[in-house]
Amino acid sequence: MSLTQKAIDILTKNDRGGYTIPTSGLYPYQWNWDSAFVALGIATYDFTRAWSEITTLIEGQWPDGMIPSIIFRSDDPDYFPGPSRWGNTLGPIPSTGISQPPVLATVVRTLTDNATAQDKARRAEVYDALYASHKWFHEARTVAGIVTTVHPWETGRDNCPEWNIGLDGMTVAPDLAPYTRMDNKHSDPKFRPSQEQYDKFLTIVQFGQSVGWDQRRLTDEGPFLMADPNIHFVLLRADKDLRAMAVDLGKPTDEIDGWIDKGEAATDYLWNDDLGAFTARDVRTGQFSGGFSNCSALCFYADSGTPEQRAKTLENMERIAARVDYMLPSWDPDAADFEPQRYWCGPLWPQMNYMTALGLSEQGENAMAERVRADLCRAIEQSGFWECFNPVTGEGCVSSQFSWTAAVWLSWQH
Ligand code: 9YW
Repeated sequence: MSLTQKAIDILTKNDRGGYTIPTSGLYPYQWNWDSAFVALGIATYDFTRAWSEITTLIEGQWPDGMIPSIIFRSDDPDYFPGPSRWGNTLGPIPSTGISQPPVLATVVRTLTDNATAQDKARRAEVYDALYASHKWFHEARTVAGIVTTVHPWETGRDNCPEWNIGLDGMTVAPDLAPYTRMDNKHSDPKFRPSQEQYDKFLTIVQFGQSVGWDQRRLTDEGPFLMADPNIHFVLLRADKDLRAMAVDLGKPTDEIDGWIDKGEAATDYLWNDDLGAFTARDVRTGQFSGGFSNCSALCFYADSGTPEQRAKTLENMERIAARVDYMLPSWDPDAADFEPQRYWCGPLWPQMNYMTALGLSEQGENAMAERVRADLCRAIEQSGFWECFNPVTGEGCVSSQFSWTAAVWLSWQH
């Protein structure tokens, strides 16, 4: 069977009727940015079904505009932390109380870019929801002009060592309710976040519940507050895509222009001059993390950063390309805590390679774009459609039969 057919079979198997789960067992719900990438893959063979991936995700949007990271349409005892642990969240469907990198507007623009009447109608159908979700980031999560994050899970890069500076600054709640992890039952603990990290992740969830999921209070008073290059660059790109759709639909652009100006100014805030790279930063202390991650090069995807910053970013990529066989590792092989098989401490992640390669090629950096694209394809050909891959050996990590890996593969075959 061809890999393309295998990819379609994985997406079909993970279909739960209108939306797709990332993989059965470990992740049995609809995840925010997973669904956006999945839509790109399904659109290569069934546009109507791809579109429902987007509309079902929007069904979970909160009245304040936030699209949550996970939508719980059931309570699966095999997953923790599920709806009961997140408590009384504020959306129309039980969900988490945090968001995820907002790739959705970019995906919608990509899928409706043929200037047909139907494309325009589809843009009109979801525009207000997308607009509200961006406004939420620019209001509920913004501190002094910087879009922040309150939880490593919100960044989509759960246990990346970038978060250690923020996590080191917090303590586990003394009254943290007891719990049993389920992730380690579905995959080898050597791939997964540590126990101390998990306790801190749940401490933030408990704080969110204690303020009734008031997002402004979670940002201002919560135990963790960092700026993430992933959310920053993904949102900046998505704001530009939202603006293009606003023009197409004859909507006003003034507020979006303000967000874009604010975003361009904030790019500099994330520039770690010692490393010559965009890295995460603790917003309360100003401290930078100490390594190049797989969102550091998303400046190309967002078409942001100065020529010097871009040149140094490419230099870092060349350095890393000489250290691993499969670009792009999620954490710097020359930094402390690099572990090539542990989740966001080293493995290559398909959706990050997708965005990085796209940005590099859009900005004319074709050789590095091709390396980032071809290395993921090689890892898939060697090992299959895993959640992520060891960047040294190309072996698959965590879960096989993974939806966004199949989707990225399909989107690249067209
Ligand atoms: C978790 C579903 C999600 C992704 C995240 C990834 C992981 C969930 O899986 O988080 O329980 O740790 O880090 O980016 O959306 O695929």
